Amino acid sequence: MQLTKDEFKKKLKNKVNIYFEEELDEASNSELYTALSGVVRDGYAPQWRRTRISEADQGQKQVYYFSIEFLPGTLLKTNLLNLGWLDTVRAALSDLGLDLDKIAAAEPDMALGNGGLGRLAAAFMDSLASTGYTGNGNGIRYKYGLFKQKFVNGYQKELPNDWLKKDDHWEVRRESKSVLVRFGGKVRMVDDNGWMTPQYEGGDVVRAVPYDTAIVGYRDGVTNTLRLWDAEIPPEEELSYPTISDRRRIEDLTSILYPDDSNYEGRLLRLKQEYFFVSAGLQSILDYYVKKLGNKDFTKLPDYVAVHINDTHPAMAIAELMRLLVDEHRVDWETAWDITLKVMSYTNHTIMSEAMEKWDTNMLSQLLPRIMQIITEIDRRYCAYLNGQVSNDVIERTRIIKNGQVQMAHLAIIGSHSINGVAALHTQLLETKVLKDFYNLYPDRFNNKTNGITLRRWLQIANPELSDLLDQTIGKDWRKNSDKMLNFEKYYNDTLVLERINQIKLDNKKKLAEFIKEQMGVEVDPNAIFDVQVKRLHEYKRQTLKLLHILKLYQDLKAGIDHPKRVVIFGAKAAPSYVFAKQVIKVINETANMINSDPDINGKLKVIFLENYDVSLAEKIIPAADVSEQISTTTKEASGTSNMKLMANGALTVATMDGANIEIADAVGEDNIITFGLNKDQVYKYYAEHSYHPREMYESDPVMKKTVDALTDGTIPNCFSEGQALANKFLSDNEQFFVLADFADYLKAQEKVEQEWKDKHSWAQMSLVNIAHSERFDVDKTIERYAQDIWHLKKLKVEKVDH
Ligand code: H2P
Repeated sequence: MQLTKDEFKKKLKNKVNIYFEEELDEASNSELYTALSGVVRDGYAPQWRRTRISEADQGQKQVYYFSIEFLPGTLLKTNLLNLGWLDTVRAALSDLGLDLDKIAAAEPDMALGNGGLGRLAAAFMDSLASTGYTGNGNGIRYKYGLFKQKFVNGYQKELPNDWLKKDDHWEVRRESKSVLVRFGGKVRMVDDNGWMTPQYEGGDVVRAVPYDTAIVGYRDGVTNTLRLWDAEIPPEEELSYPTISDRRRIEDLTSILYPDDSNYEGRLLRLKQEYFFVSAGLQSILDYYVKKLGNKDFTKLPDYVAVHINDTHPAMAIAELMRLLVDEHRVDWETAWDITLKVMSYTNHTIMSEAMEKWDTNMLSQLLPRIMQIITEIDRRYCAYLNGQVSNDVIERTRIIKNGQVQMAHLAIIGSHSINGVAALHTQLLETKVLKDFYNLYPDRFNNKTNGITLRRWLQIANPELSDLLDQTIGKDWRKNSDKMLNFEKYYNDTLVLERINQIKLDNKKKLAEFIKEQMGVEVDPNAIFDVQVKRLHEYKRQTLKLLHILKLYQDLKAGIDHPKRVVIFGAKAAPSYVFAKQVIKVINETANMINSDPDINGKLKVIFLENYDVSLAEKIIPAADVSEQISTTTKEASGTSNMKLMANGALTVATMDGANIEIADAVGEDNIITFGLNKDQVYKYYAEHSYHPREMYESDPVMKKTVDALTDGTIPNCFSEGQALANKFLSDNEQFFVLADFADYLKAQEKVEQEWKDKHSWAQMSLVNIAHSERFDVDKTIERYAQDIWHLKKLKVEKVDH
């Protein structure tokens, strides 16, 4: 039964009356949001329950996606869309003189992640439910999500993101499913009836309490669970923590996402967080297996459970599952190891060494003494097994414990049956360079799974006008079956459709222009090229290259050389301890001030750095982009996903041949993307031969020299030391990201953008091709591949329930 407008109005009115003792016309948007989310919760509650019952009845294999980050953004519209209620609710609210968008804006953004990795985890949740698989998320309920970014005098300031202040309307506290997690103290192995059993002494025992959020599948009746763990003092231990600061020591465990790990305290907290959610998650999985499914034979565990390790952060799951099986359930080591290997799989998301975690053995021994013993035993057996089969060098390079550190990537690889990269080039680099030794040892474990995006969110929710155009041209099936989007190419020569594409883009740009005016007080012309770079701030992503292009345009305009009007839009957060990235922000902000207020420029160029980039902001920017900047140093961006979102919204990509850009180029063809820059062999040659000498390039290229000099010659006010830091870096032989090597070619690529922009008809044709081919990056396709190749899942049969 579908919801009618009248039924919905009745339900909403009822909720407003009950919750707030008010009538609809008295309620604020925030109150309306609370009431509306109540209606939605009632809507999916029966199918959430039904899914859980079906899972237990059918004993279907389930995947548990372990991730230290989940970045779902807001959920109201997604839930409405997936329930099939979005249009009805929008129309009913409008009958009542209310605006869904304004009400939805009251929802805090659930920003429990840094960037692509956390967003991908959230996309996978939506997709698992939407493709009919039973998949659950397992993570941390950070009290404060990723920091809220503010700019003060052009500098990034980090404020706590208090997203739970007004309560999260979607989560359900499941106290009955709490488990205990132990830290510190000492462990002694004692013989208990012939089984060596740990005896613990001292340390802290923390209560892990799960908060479950429903993940509603797209119109298929499946509703899965995202389980996030909170740390509390166990009620029976309250006397051991008498002071506020004692309590805080425990509760702070789940306070913030990615504490500053530039110091020992930060690293220790991070390590604690990792073990905390891994242990809690695995305990609850085994409890379910034993109690709910009534299983005692753990050799069958891999038929029911797949655990996915998202980057190295949850890699301790391998040692923890061994601990639970061997110590708690008395499974012998070899059998437990066989089970663990079959259950675990691992995704690597980056080749940047900073993200391949390593933990000091001392730290691990103190915090998790039993886990350290188990890791030591895994390492010992690994070395013993390979001894004589491969050279000692290979063993030394690949073992888990080296130089007083535990290599988490090695643990993840040795203990998983599947290891995947996130785009074809990235996987190839893992196999041939970064993890080459492991690839030689376990070629069958390696596979590629190119990332994907939630087209439901990035088209249906963020760009309803474009979605309507697709409906009107190719029919509505694309909403469920993205293959159909390819039919959009049939309209390549249809002038009316091409004009509609341009008009929709212009409408989206007008909306963004209003938002920019509201937020920053800066006017931008919606007819200008909207040139967008949105992603974490990192040297390898090269916001710096964009900055140099901006400076070059500025100098041209000052010298009377004309360019089409352009608005460059950035969204990016820098990690709090990443000094250089913060200097880049300062220089961009000062450059923006200078250009935006220069009467000579007269609005021909505007630079907009929007504060606090998150999923909600992305939903505003991406549909309004003409140009998508994907300009990482080739080999460094594992995949990228903003490239896919921008393409789906019809932006033209300017790209290095890196990560998934290569696959985008392959999908749209060379006429519908602009590529530039070093190729991977040139990049590796520089590294191998130490032959990168950017100062020579700078001395011999007057345009480059003049542009780089703008950073240091006082052109840009208020950022002398930061400008100097950037210039010094660019000119150093040790600059790893080859900004100047790609500079000239990048300028050419941007000239091409200007050329293309002149012809609105062919620009719309390129847009159309990009939109049509974004089907290739539909996350549902990615999830089908994970489900088939790695997790071996079957689709759940759930009866649809009436709402
Ligand atoms: C990372 C990689 C991206 C990749 C994403 C998801 C770590 O995200 O760098 O290339 O697309 O994981 O696999 P990000 O840089 O956005 O934090």
